[in-house]
Amino acid sequence: MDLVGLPQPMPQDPRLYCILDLGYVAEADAASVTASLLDGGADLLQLRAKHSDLDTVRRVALTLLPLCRAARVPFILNDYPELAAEIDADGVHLGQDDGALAPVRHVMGPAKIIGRSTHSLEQARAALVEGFDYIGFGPLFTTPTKPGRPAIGLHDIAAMERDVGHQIPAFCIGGIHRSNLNTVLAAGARRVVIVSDLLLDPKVATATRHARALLHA
Ligand code: TZP
Ligand code: MG
Repeated sequence: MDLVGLPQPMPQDPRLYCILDLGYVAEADAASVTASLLDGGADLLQLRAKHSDLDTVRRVALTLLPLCRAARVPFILNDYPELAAEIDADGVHLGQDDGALAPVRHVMGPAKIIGRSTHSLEQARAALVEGFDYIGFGPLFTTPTKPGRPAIGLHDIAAMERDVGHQIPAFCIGGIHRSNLNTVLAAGARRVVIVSDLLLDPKVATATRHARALLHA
């Protein structure tokens, strides 16, 4: 049976969430870099395009979606729930300022993956109670990928994993590199988002494979 093209649910034990961020990757390279992230073992793939117009976001999303489907990896769109529903993306990612879950669930339908950025233990607990399917938790460190957002450090990771991460996937994010990944894991993290460390590496697939190996060690 040919499963290519089928919507993808949240994987069983996702460890590495990768983001194709158009702040780092030119539109012309979006497909090849995404293919490298998938080849390297990304468990989820998000398109993040904070400075692009909607037509560009749609065009790039429609290019990446079939690559993710072929790799059986959920394709998540940052922002734009209506567009995510229109193109049958597997999910959408919402920040703290992107409103409540319920109306987005209504737009997307019950089977889709909806995630929330959280910046504190309190926000992480609230996202679980509200019914989000996963959270991002950070930024652990300051990062040029999200300028102006203060670091939350490592001290609440263990409590967040205990209270939230045992019930929905919780991805630590923000300034995580292969070089500090073991420190983040030692603080209690099990799942991470890594953006610039992978996208800025000249060998994206190799870098992604390395990050994945560290997460599974
Ligand atoms: N949300 C919190 S930190 C962050 C986002 C989108 C950026 C993470 O990127 P990087 O390059 O891995 O620090
Ligand atoms: Mg947003």
